Amino acid sequence: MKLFFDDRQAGHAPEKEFHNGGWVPYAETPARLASILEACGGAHPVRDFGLDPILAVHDADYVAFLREAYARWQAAGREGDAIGYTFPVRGRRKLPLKRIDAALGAYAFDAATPIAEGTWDAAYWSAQCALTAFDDIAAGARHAFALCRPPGHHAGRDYLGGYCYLNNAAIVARRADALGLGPVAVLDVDYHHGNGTQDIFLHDPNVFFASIHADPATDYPFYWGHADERGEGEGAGTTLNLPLPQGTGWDDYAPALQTALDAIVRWGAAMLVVSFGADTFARDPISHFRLERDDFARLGARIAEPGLPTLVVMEGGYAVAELGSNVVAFLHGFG
Ligand code: Q9C
Ligand code: ZN
Repeated sequence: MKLFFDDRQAGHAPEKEFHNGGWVPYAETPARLASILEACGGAHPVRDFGLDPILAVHDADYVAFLREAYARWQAAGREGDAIGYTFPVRGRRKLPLKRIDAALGAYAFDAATPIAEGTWDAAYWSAQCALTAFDDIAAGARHAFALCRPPGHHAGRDYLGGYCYLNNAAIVARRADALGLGPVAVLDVDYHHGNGTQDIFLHDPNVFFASIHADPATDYPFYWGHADERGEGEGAGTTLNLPLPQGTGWDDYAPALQTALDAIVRWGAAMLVVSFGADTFARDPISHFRLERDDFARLGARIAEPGLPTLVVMEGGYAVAELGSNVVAFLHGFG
């Protein structure tokens, strides 16, 4: 499977995140890329598809905020990475607020996702990486792997969070649908629920979203991913959430995966976008499932079974030393 990646994705390196009441080193590091690239060998270059495919998913005011946030933070005299501290729980009206601090809260749902100097460029090229991989499939390839970083599945149309700024999987799913390659299904197998992707397609009957993740009763992002979230309005029935308890290993993971794949096939998907997180690994430092390296090969093989054109987009995975071999196992299993 061809792997796509651009060096500019490495220029995003926040120092720390707020976690369980204190500052801890940022888990989503550029070293993750090095681990995967080393294990996979080389990468194919990324091309620039511009802002339009991004603006087909994200609001223009949110994109403008992302581009300008770090400069506004510096202009306000701040040091280090930009991060919010006030969040609009009572509603998310677009208010004419002037402070960068207000914008950082209004466009975020957590304090784990700072904006550093290189964040916009890295997020932009991460999205272009997904778009380039998609273009390979649009040109006839059966599958492609976008080594996206920063990841995307927690980002909504106008919010960041969970180390995510632009929703790479949603951007390619929307483009595939617009170019007539659909019906498109997104299968999210990151440890955490893909709340941003779910929100983006919640009302959309043309994109099916299925996610297998840690039960939000115990795990981030808490407020999304519960089994009773099934899509709304015209999109009723096109969202499928399969939360699993902490400690889940392959034996209990596999039936949920089969449920998701059966639903995707039954719905009539013609193309698959996989949000692939390797943070389901047994020794992931921030997660609590028990998949081993060989299970990632099984995961890849199962996902390949329906035979759909498949674009794999990288999401999480924080056991840096083992990340590359886990990704390779998944890709080899896929075939
Ligand atoms: N105190 C991805 O895997 N940190 N994002 C949770 C809360 C955020 C993970 C800690 C985890 C986000 C793409
Ligand atoms: Zn994750």
